[in-house]
Parts: sequence; structure tokens; C-alpha cells
Amino acid sequence: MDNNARYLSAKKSYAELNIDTEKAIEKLLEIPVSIHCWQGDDVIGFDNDSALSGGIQTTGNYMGKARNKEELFADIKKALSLMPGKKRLNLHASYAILGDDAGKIDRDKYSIKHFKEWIDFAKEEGLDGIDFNPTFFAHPMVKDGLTLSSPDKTTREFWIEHGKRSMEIASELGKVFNKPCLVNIWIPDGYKDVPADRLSPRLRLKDSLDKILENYDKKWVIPAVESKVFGIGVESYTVGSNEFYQNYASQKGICCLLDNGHYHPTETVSDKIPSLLAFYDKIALHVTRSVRWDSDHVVIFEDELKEIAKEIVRNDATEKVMIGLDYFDASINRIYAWVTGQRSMQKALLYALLIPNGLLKEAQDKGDFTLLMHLNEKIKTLPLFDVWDEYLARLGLRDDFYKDVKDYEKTVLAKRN
Ligand code: RNT
Ligand code: ZN
Repeated sequence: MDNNARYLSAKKSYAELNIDTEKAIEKLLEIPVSIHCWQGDDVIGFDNDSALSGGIQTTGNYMGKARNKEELFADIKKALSLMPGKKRLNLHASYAILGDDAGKIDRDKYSIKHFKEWIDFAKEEGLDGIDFNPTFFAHPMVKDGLTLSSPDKTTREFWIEHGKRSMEIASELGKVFNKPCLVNIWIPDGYKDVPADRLSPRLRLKDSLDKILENYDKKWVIPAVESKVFGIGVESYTVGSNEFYQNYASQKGICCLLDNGHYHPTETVSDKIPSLLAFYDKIALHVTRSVRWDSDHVVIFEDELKEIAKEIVRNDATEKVMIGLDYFDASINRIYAWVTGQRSMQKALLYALLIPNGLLKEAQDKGDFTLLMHLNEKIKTLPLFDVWDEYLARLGLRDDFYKDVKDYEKTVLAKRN
């Protein structure tokens, strides 16, 4: 059977469960996924020579890492060309293009002009907008592993300024694309060993955040705070814990960002999404894959990803949940990593869009758990791949993109050394 015949047969199978595959494809095209710029160069950035820090780590040394802005732009462009659907760009402040300001100004002085080339790039690529992250790591002003919660006033003030500048940059980015810009605040602050005082750092963080949020552009900026349980070298205590940020976000009317590598291993973000939807208008995600710890493995089409997608789709929350990717694997072709993660997210969303949610909910509400299990098992083997293939074909893409990546590796990446 050619693609189309397989699609028509799949369409029929889904129609028997009252699911319209055309509607699912249409809906999938509307859901933006924010693509992180940091997969291509192992989170190094452009603005200084500091090693990656803050308890996060890339492992592996695959050839062809992007070494400068030209290479990173080229690699993102290649990756985007293989990614179906609506895309935004997720930028870190450390990717500022400083030009003549290099060596003269620091992160407390960045402005929109240092991101102009990124804006042009995003426009050329037809992206839906840019999201922004202040970079509170890999920098000499991180003192004893601390930023916004530091007991040192000068350190705190530097990072508060960085936060404020980031909010201003985000406001400009929102205006340029006529779409609000998500600003995600993640700080590495914490202690390797048992602290003497767990409260004061949190009170200082609260005060620093209050200052960053004093006067931001509510129309174009959506601030978010990203909690974490621990990092490498920061095992005993994290200032920005889950409880801290959830309460903070709820009091301040801002957003929580859930990174699915940032919780205890038996907690799931899929279950947290509906809990937060009961209280918040918007939630942000960092979709990643943690293997035993926050390892930031490439996102693949696995069960928890499908559960996350189900919670977004069946709660009609595709406009409330802002999906962003956050992983960095240096052990395989980085472009392959980028595309696989984005496609897995899209595939999971399509999977969720093709589920007879009405029937499942009815079974649950009637207490017919036999039927619920029966349907839950049945949907696992419906012909998702045939709809996926059709979706890609309509966008001029194929499921197998391995060769495209390998060609680029031979012709472009192999020449970098
Ligand atoms: C770290 C957080 C954070 C970073 C990125 C680079 O554990 O997940 O979001 O990964 O900002
Ligand atoms: Zn994250």
C-alpha cells in the first residue's frame, strides 16, 4: 500500500471510534513547540569562556559541535528544516551576540540589540516567536554556586539586573513577533552539603524575584519560575524548590515551569499538569528525558511523554500549556538529537489527538474500569504511524530523516575540527 492508501485505511479505523484524523492533523499544526537553541553547542553560548556550571552537564564528545554563531545558525536551520509543525525559538541570554560590546558589557547590561540577529533568523525561518531565558549560570558572578539567593548584596544585585534586562528584552521580543514571550527563570542556587539555614536563602530569592518582577510588561511578557529537586554538586538543598516556586507563582500571578527531569523519580509531570490547571491559566513545560537523574537525554516517544501530551490535549489546554524542549546530548549527532526530540513531542501530541477521550471519560465516570482498561489497551495499537506519515508527507517531510542528517554530517559537520 502506498502512503495514501495506508492513511485512508487508518482514517477508517479511527472513524470507527468517532475520531476524525483530519481534525487531529489540523489541530496538531496549531500547537507551537519552542525549540531550545542550546542543543547545538552543548549549552556553551557565545558570551564568555566559563565552563558549563550550576549542576547541569552535557556528556559525550560527538564530532561537529557548533563553535560560533554562524555554525549554530546553520545547524538550527538544518534541524528546523526537518521539524514538522509550528515552532518557536527558545533563547538563552548567554547566546547574546555582543559585537562591539564584547568585553565591555556584562549580562546586567544586555539589551534587545544583542539579539537582533536572532530575531532576523527567526523571521527568516518563519518561526512563531521567541522565548527567553536569563542565564544565571556559567559566569564568574555566580558566587559559591549562588545568584539571586546569595548573601552577598553585590552578587544579588548583578543577577537582579540581569533578570530585569531579560524582562525588557522579552518585552521587545513579544512586540516584534506580536506574540507574548515566555521568560523562564531557572537558577542553580543550592548547597552540596547540609546547610545551616534553609530559610534565609529562600527569603533572599523571594526578595530578588520581587525586584525583577517589579515593573514588567504584562502585555508581552509571561514570567515563569522553574523548580528543581537537586543538581550535580548541589545535592542537599535547592533554594528554588517545587513548594517555594508554586507558592511564589500563585501569589504573584505568574507561571510555573515544569521540567520533567526536576522531580523525584516516581513523581510525574503528567499528573502535575491537571493539578496546576485547576489553579493557573498558563503552565510552561521543559520537556526532557531523565534517565535516573536530570540527565537531559533526548526526548523519545515513550510512555510519560504520551501521558504529558494526553493531559494537554484531553483537558483542552493546548493554548494554556506552553511546550518547550530542554535536553542536551553530546554523545550523538546533535541535529539528529534536536529533530528526534521535536518529532517525538509532535508524535505524542498526535497520539493524544487521536484518542477517544469522550469514551474513556464516560467509562471512568460510570465506574466501568474493565472497559476503561480495554479502551486504554486498544488505543495503543491503533495505526498512528499511518496518520503520522501522512502528516509529514503533507509538509514535504518523511519519517526517516537519518540520511538527511548523515549527509549534513559528511558535508558540513565533518569539516569542523
Ligand atoms: C536546569 C534547567 C534549565 C536548563 C536550561 C539550559 O536543570 O533544566 O532549564 O536546562 O536553562
Ligand atoms: Zn529545564
